[in-house]
Formats: sequence, C-alpha cells, structure tokens
Amino acid sequence: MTDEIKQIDQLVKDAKTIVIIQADNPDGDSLASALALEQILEDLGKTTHLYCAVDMPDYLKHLSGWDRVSNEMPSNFDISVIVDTSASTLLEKLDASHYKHWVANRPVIVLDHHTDVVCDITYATVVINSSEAIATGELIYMLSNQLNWPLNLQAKTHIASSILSDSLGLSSEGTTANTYQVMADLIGSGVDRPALEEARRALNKMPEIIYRYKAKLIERTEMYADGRIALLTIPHEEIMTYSPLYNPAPLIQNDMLQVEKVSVAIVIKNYKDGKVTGSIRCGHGTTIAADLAKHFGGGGHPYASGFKIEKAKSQLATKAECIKLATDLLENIE
Ligand SMILES: [Mn+2]
Repeated sequence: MTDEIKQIDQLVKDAKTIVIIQADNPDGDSLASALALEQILEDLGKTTHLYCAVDMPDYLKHLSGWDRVSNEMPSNFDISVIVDTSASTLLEKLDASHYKHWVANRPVIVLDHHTDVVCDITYATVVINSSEAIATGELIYMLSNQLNWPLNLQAKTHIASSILSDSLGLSSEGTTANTYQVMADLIGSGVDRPALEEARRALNKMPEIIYRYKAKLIERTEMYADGRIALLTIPHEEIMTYSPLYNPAPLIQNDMLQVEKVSVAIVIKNYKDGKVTGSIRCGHGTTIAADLAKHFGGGGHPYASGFKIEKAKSQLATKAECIKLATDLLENIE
C-alpha cells in the first residue's frame, strides 16, 4: 500500500462529514464516481455532501442521485474529496467563491486519472493521479479493494457507469485488459449493464427540433487541412436556443469523425460577451486533443479535450489560430 493510500485511509477514518467536489465541467465519470464515493462513505458511517459549482447537465440525469449534487456547501465538514480533476483552472468557480477557504483550511484528497496534468491545486493534501485507471471510478474501485471499503450494488453500478463513460463504452484507446476485468467483476456481482445502457439511451433521445438542427450543423461543417479537420462554429443565438435542449458538440462530433479522412473534430462556441469554448475529439491514432486544448489554457486526454477563453480578443482569430495549430500538430504526428 502506498503512502498516499495510507494517508487517505487515515483521513477518511478520522472524518465524520465529507464533501465530495466535482470540477466546473462535470461529466459521466465525475458524477458517477462522486455518487459511488457517496455510497461508500455513507456505508462507512460518514455524512456526505455532493458539491459542484455548476448545474448537472441534462444528459447526465440518467445517473440516479444526480439531484443530490448541490452548488452549496455545508459550513461544517472535516475533509473534502475532489474527483476527476487535478487542474485548478477547472475549479475556478469554487476558487472564486467563499467556499474556497472552507475547503482549503481542511484536508483535501484529490482522486484523478488525468496524468498529462500535474496537480496544481495548491490546497491539496494528498493526490492520487492514476495512470492505470481509465476513469476516476476505476481508481475508487482500486482504493475500495485495498482499503476494504464496502461496495454496495449502487456503488458498483456507479463505478461501472463511470468506466463506461470515460472509455466510451469500453472502446477508447486507454481501455485495458484490467478495465474489462473490473467490468467483469462488477457485472459478475450484480451490475445490470444493459439497464445502464438503456437508461443512457433513453435520456440521450433528442427532440425533433434538435434532429432538424443537426442537419444545419452538418451543412455548415467546414473542412480544413485537406479534409482532416472538421470544424463547426456555434454562434451565441444558437447556444441560447438549442444548448438547453441538447449540447451541440456531442450531437455532431462523432458524425464528424465518421467522415473519411477526418481525424480531428472541433466544435467552437462563440458567446456574445467574447467567451469562446472549444470541444476537441480525435479519431484513432490522432493523439493531439490535449496539446491543442492546452495551447488555449484548457486540457484533457489525447483523444478528447476542451478549452475555455473567458474573453477572446477576436473570436475569428481564435478560430484561425485553432485551425493553424491543429494543422501543425497533425503534421508533427505524421
Ligand atoms: Mn474522468
């Protein structure tokens, strides 16, 4: 057992009330691993609170318990656990709030698997950033085995959801034999995988208006670098109209990558106040997503990443810079 694991064991043993924190970009792994941890810690007799500065997006609402996540924090707690991020830029909303001092003045455990990022959360007490885990949920499973933490069926189900989410249904590059082994153990001990799939699909159904909007997005997709980069810009008005119903990036990005020759799919959202966000997905063998996002102050994985610029000097220039850099990065890996 490593020193970090021993330290986590002790911190949890000594704590009565624990806050579980997700970053400003909640996803299937961060939510499911937070919910798994909630089950484990409650079974250990702890009182838990789930915190995220931003609302849970609709597409995650198939994960039962999502509605227990709050953007408020209790004033009395003993320790906190940050799941699925090591990057302080993804905790900006927490850092800007009065909660930051509450968190920073108590022990903080960071559980992550984004090994391209060195933890820069200055108030972290103990950090595990695992290169072996495909999802934070897998790391929690590993910790549970080592520390004899109880895993009830709901916790196991959430761990399975977190792994399926970050491995894109066990299909992504980082999926290892061990990932399958963990999934096999979970299913063998009662997790109903078809039910998880069905719940996710039911929630991912789109309203007709979104189906028709998708046609417009396909029509508007721009190709660069000899057809290797597909790029789409979503203007403010469309973000306002369609984003509450369905996030445009996941609506279109997989289809972009299904076009022959395309190996990078970029969706840029331009907000009225000058904010720009970018979502980047890469096809098999094209590992430039994290590098591209990092240039704009973001981060992520080799195949999936994102960035956010609070106030771009010029949204058009940001787009041009993104295309230029993506083209350069593509040439570098060739
Ligand atoms: Mn993750």
